[in-house]
Amino acid sequence: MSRNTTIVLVLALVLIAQVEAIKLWPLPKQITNGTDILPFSVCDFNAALTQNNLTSAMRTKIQFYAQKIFQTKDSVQCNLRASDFSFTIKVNNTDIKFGEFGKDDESYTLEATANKTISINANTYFGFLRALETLSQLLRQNPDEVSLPYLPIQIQDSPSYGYRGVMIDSARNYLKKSSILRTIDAMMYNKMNVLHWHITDDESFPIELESIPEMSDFGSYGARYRYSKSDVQEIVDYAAQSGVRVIPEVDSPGHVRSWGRSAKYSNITIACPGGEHYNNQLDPTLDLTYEANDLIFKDIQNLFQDQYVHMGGDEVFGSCWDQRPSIKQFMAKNNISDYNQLQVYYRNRQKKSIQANRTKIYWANEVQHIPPAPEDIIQFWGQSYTYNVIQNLPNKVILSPEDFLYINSGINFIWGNFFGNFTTWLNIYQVNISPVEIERSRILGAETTLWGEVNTDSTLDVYLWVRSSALAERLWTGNHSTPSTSNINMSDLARRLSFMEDLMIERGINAAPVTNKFCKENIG
Ligand code: CP6
Repeated sequence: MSRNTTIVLVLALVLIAQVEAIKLWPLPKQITNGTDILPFSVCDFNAALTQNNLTSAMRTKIQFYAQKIFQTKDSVQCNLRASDFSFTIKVNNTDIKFGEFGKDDESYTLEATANKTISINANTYFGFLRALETLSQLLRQNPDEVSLPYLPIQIQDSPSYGYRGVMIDSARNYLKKSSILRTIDAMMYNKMNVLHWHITDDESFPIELESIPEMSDFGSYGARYRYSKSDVQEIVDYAAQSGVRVIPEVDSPGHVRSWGRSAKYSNITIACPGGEHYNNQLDPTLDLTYEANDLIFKDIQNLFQDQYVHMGGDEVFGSCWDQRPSIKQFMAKNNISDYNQLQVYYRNRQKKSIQANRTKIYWANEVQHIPPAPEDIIQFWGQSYTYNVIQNLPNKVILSPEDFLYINSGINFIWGNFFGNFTTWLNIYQVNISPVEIERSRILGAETTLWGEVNTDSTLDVYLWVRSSALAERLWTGNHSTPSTSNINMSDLARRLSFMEDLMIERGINAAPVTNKFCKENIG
């Protein structure tokens, strides 16, 4: 090879390396950038700490990212070596306070120049967090050495949907506190903002409640499998500082076998026919049922200050209530015509256990028969082709269509069967988040649901990620149409999602692979 040819080849390679498109996940709304690169050290990153007047939560998160990006806990060395970067952070309101779904301002701008300036501007703490994540991803574009690339760069960004959720289930299998905290980290990396915690179910009641200790004393899998008050507080506080709100769910009147394990409350649950399924239902005619609700939600609402509370309400069967003749007598006496009306009766009486300033969320497939109040939020969990059942309702909607967003689907072994087809990250990326049946203004967002029948601490990360990342980008960018493989840039998508996979792995999330290494190295 001649010397000239070598020079041309090297130049071409440098050019190719420089023009490679930026890898960010989820993709920001607007990016303009150049091609300059500056070396960037942990001390340059720490300029953010020395040059700004920050709250302790903001400092904690900057230090958290410093550790994740630079893989070092050593910030002391930076006292000796000042940075010549100007790193400005301006946040109008640094309070950590969640409002109504969709009303929190998570917008931010991030600018960096080749003159060694970085600036982050946000209206809220949440916008600051989103900016920090974007910056951390930029700094990771070349994993071998940390640099600040694509200068000058200007990013303007905000989410399209206010509800970008993940559901975990701690009842079928207990999930350790550390697993839940790790999930919150991963959600922050993906700019997701709602952790829906399906705490209890038929199989166990793993949360300690001072007002009604019988529930976890008898309903949990054992003393090691319970969340204490301080565990819950730690999870909720850590989540808030990570821009994630925690919505608790104590499911009823179905899925309540674990409520009836103590002698005192043994009569409030009824075993459903086909007992091998272990599903039980509350007896809605007993005062003790409502006493239990009162005590449970008194503590739940103390532990979880969020204005939203998930009431469950899925899979309620008349055949279950049929087991008890006293229920039929009660219905006759109170003019309750059928079991749908009995469920309405239960909901109306149960609502008295919920503070007036809270908004209730219900699983809603049975809405045709059990209409929720207009102010209730419904979480749709049926097949996506049955959206017509929630058409023309006033309620706001969270989408979790079973055929797309049940990420346990195809893996889940319940009742002697595997359910559904395995949902891939591409299936999830193709979910229709704006179905014609539901006006855009009613759609708050969507949620991947990880039912726990076949999920433990060992599989949690693999099942959640990278597939929830696919939903995170759709909800962030707000691309309304269902992308088909012909109108999405598959190589860019796979390349950026692989980047996100690597990033999560490096940060301690045991994410599942997008594809094989050979393919990753040969795309884009
Ligand atoms: N548990 C509870 C579940 C499911 C639901 N509720 C479920 C139903 C069907 C499939 C997967 C999960 N395991 N409490 C329905 C919302 Cl395919």
